[in-house]
Amino acid sequence: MKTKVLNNSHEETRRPPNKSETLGHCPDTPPKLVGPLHVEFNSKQTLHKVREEMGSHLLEGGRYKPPDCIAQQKVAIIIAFRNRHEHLIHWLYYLHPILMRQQLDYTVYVINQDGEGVFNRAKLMNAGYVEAMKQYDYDCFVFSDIDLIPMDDRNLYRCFDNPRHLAVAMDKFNFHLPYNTFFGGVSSLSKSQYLKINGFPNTFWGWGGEDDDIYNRIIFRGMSISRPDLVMGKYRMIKHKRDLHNEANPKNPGKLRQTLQTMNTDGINSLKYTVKEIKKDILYTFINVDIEAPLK
Ligand code: UD2
Ligand code: MN
Repeated sequence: MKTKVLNNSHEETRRPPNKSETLGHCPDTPPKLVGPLHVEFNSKQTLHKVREEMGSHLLEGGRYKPPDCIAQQKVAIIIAFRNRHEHLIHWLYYLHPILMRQQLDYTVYVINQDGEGVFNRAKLMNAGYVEAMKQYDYDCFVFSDIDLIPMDDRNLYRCFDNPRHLAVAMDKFNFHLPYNTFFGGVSSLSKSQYLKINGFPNTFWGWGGEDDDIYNRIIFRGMSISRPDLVMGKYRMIKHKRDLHNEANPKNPGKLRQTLQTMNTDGINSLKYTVKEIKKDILYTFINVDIEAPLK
């Protein structure tokens, strides 16, 4: 800080300091966390009610900045989506308050797959990464299913020294990891971790395998997986059936033997899609993308 010679004839020397000069950095451990949370999906929420309840804390596009400190990380939350509106309402209802208590500078991106083609979760996540980076200088990306709600707000939606797997203890797997190398559900990668693995694969059409390919990429680039413990890492998944146009793809498991080769040419460096629409709701940014999906 420089010392200024006081001169009453210059108004600007007496202006109050602006916000960014006075705000300190947010602490490592957010002070308002409450720990275990009650999560259930019986209540009849509507998007309208959720907007009324939390809209006033948010900026257009589902964006938030802590009012009283400078967030440690700028986080884009990326959700691969199609035709799960009821799940989206639950997700927004539960996650916004948690993410606010975690004092993140964050935006929620719902990346909608346009059309009726075969679903592709990982390719949608890649498109979400690129679109988010066009809007703000994010340093961390949290990739989430729409149907997963954390049951403990100490499970921080930010990035760590290694790529992080957050959804370690889901109710549907009896609150345990289904297998050691599991990387599905919710994960976070810093910008540099994501770029180091060339992003996610674009070629896993339909259900299954893309999360294991991402796991392989991380290990092949010499990183390891960071995880919360089984208490903080509890999740509820909203019960659902397999969606139309997202059948298990029998070709996907075999592709996992090729990750070491394919990861160099299949990823963020080969991504092709077109944006059809961007809509900013107060609760989220909705981006409709055509990812050139095959019909079968
Ligand atoms: C598991 C993994 C998931 C992914 C998937 C295999 C869990 C909880 N999650 O999810 O991360 O690896 O297997 O591909 O184990 N979606 C839509 N509309 C659709 C289809 C999918 O929005 O029509 C999105 C949505 O965000 C959903 C996600 O894709 O949560 C994963 O699909 P899922 O929930 O049908 O698959 P699931 O629960 O077996
Ligand atoms: Mn699911």
